[in-house]
Amino acid sequence: MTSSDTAILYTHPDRNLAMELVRATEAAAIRAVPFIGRGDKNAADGAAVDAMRAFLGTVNFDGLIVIGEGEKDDAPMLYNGERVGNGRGPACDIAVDPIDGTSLTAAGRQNALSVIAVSDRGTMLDASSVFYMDKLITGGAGRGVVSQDQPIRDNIRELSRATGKPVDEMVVAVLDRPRHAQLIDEIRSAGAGTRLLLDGDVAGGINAARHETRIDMCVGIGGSPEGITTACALKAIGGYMQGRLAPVTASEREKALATGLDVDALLEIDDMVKGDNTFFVATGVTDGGLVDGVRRNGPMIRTESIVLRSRSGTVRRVLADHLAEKWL
Ligand code: VTB
Repeated sequence: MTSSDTAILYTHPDRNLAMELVRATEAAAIRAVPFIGRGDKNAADGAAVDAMRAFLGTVNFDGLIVIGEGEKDDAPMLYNGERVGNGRGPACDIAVDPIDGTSLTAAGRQNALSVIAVSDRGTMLDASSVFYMDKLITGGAGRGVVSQDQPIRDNIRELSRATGKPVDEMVVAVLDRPRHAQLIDEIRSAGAGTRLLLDGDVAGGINAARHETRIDMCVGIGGSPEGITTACALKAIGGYMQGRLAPVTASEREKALATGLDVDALLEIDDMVKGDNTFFVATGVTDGGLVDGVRRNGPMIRTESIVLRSRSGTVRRVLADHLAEKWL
């Protein structure tokens, strides 16, 4: 093989990468299990972070964490800028969320996931200086139809028109936060129903873009890391998304501007992650609408994951049984 062949091979994450990465989300989910419903979200997160990092170290890729557990000073592991993988494969950007829904996990509630998203090196937006993003997510039918520049009432009406689903059957997912009180009122007065999320708007966003769910749209302000991660997933399932960074304070805004981020721009999926070579993997920690959580079947531990690959436009569900004694 010539060096240019090698270059081509390694320019893009290869197709096996996602199946390797799923081991890391499986490990994180399994390690979080002893902490489900035990009230300590930091302990749950710590266990998941350790497990994910250990598995990532064995994977054939050269990963640069663009979205991680935070800045190096606060996060000893999986921090933004950390290199992960064994360095011997495709050069990638990576977003990790060892548990999306640490509070859900600690409380023993549904919808906690372990998540990794990957794209070619240099293609993932580093929005780490702004914590929140205002999001609008639909299936592909929303493209050219919905926009954050128009009121939610219009978005609901137009999406209803585009999909042929009556407004009064439409369901809009929103994080259940005081900041969304008015948005929730507007959705209901437009004639649609809400699905209020306690946490976990990655799963909420993906479910809005999938056909086989009740959710038609996911809106509102959630984490910006979760926004970018969701964008990676939507590329594989043809979903539509817009986002606008939502700095809370003037100093956060200043900091973002200083890093070159346009905080007022309406971001399309391609602004959040460029190119058509993204992977998204998620394993259920607790049961949810996207995947089931970890469960014990006698001597085995069962995990359910989804593996999304944008280049091929595939969604795979991976059920794995792991011999429990190996994990003790
Ligand atoms: C959401 C949710 C996450 O952060 O993005 C949320 O998906 C936004 O922040 O699971 P607030 O909780 O401050 O509203 C999480 O809850 C935690 O990362």
